[in-house]
Amino acid sequence: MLKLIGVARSRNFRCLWAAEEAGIPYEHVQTPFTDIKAAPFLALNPNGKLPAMQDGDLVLFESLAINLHIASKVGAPFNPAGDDHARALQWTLWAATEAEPAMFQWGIHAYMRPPEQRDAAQAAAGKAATDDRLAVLEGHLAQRPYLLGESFTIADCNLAAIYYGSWMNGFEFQRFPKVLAWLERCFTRPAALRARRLREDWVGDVVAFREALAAEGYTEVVERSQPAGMKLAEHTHGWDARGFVLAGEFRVISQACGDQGGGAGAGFALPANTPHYETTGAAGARVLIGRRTQ
Ligand SMILES: N[C@@H](CCC(=O)N[C@@H](CS)C(=O)NCC(=O)O)C(=O)O
Repeated sequence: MLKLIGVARSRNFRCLWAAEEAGIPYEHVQTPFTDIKAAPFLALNPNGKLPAMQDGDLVLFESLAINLHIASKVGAPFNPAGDDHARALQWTLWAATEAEPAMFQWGIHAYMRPPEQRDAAQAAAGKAATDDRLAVLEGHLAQRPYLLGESFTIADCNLAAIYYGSWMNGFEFQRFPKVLAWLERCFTRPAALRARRLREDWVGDVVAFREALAAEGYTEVVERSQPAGMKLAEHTHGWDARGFVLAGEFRVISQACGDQGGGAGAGFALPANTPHYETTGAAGARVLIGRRTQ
């Protein structure tokens, strides 16, 4: 059976997601970071980096190459043929050579390193470089819901996966609404939620929270990172909205009523008329927001 080697809190997440989308049997070998410079793992990936893959006699490194191999096991639409296959390779190489280096430069200086080791100028340069790429993507997605048209394919999996960490950690995608909507479509697919559950303790609740919001008429539901001090109104634009905290410290301040007390962790319900609420916890929060659309 195909083995995907590495903890889910690494680029192996991409491969777990691809395997879930393909619907193929696989084994998740949860090799931790502490083992990747030792001989047994180096025999699989001499770079000493996660992930690695083993499929019979075939051993691969490079997460996006592993994903192309996973896709090759199934047919269209996930693994398109002909010209669309060439387009999937184009977007995969664009993901690796254009999207990821720019986004990584932002990520490493925005949330990955400890605060005292971050360089604001590097983060700004990474954001500017990423915005250039997102402008290209915004134009492409203006006419189609997915990169190759009407269907989710390996191209979407490979490119969206690059943006997963930044989507989770507060990158400002709002200037690129088509990209943001596409990311949300990708990351809330059942297969993506199954893969996310392997690395996010709380993600199992997302499904139930989404259903609860929809049942109350809050049918347009989005997930957002909310840095400390940011008002929920910046996500909801004054719509009738309510939500749930998914993760993080969350303290709620109402301009009308003052300090309303705090809540932390998955399941803390944000009342209706959330525009008055803001986070004050230093780490910010991850929230699920439902907006009434009728
Ligand atoms: N281009 C490689 C990058 C692999 C990579 O950098 N993996 C990280 C984890 S996501 C790692 O193992 N870093 C440990 C190290 O560099 O020592 C891929 O996509 O597979």
